[in-house]
Amino acid sequence: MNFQFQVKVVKTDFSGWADIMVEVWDGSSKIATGKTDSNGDVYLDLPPGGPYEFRAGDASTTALVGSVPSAALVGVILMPLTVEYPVLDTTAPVVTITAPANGAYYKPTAVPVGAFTVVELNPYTVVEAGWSTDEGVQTYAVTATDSAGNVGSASRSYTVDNTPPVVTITVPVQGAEYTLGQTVLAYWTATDALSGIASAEGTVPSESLIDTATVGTKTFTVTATDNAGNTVTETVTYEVIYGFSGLLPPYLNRQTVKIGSALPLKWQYTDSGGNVVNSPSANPTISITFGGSQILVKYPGNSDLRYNSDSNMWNFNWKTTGLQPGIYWIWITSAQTGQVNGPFLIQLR
Ligand SMILES: [Ca+2]
Ligand SMILES: [Ca+2]
Repeated sequence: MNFQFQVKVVKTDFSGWADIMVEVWDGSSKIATGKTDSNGDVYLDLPPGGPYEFRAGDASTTALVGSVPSAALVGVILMPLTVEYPVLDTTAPVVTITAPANGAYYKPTAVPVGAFTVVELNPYTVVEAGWSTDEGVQTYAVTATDSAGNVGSASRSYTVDNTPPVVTITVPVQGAEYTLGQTVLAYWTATDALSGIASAEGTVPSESLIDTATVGTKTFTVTATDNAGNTVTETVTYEVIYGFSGLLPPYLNRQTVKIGSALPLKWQYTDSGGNVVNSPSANPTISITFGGSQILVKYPGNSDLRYNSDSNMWNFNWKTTGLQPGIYWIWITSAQTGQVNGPFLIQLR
């Protein structure tokens, strides 16, 4: 009468149960073969006899895992076996890179350390390559090789950018003088070769009107940031000055004046359209040269130099008493804007 033999396979590796065969040997004869069920059990009907040896393994190779003497073979026998043998592994490790981010832009100091996960049941080794903080496109690759030689890999490319954008301000021109109220359109560009422009902001957008509404020194700034976070700010300054349409009558260019007479020098400041504007803040000084030497300087506040707020006119009454005959050059300088208007020529005789 046969007896039932249950082999309980306790696996110590990652193999699938269905692949484990249990063989029963009586000396040099294999008398039974069974395969594990989904619980890892093998049930065998064996004839009386023995002692038996139990071998376990996959279909191609088995190893001795236990034996029972003849005396034990009575009734239902439960025999736990520990099965340990190499199993064919055809599954490659699954590598997932978690940093750096694919397609990201980084400053060199911001490149995250390479990070990854590997899903693999077998022991495995890992090789990392390509991680770099050098400028340019970098490709970080991770390769995992399991103990059966299966290779899994992943890679990510990112861009290292340590170069700020290039901002070019074409208008306003550095140091340029524009006339009060003049229509001037800004023109500027911001470019970035490595990671591209993330934001660019000017005092006004390119092709928009710059500020010429008041006289004085103006600052025009453009700040640009690239996609890696590099920032640059470029600044130009320009001057907004008064329009000036010359000395007004009774002055005539190169007119001849008799020494000893007084000559009124009158002028108004204007905008770019020639419209007279308020200019009490212009703070002009008047200087007159003769033969290259300065002979006269009059500052605002001097009683000879007055501003009429009704006509918006400046007036200097030049007294020529005691001067030598010849050609005199007249210059008018605004302390407010720095602009110098002149020379206006007078001949004394
Ligand atoms: Ca594997
Ligand atoms: Ca850049």
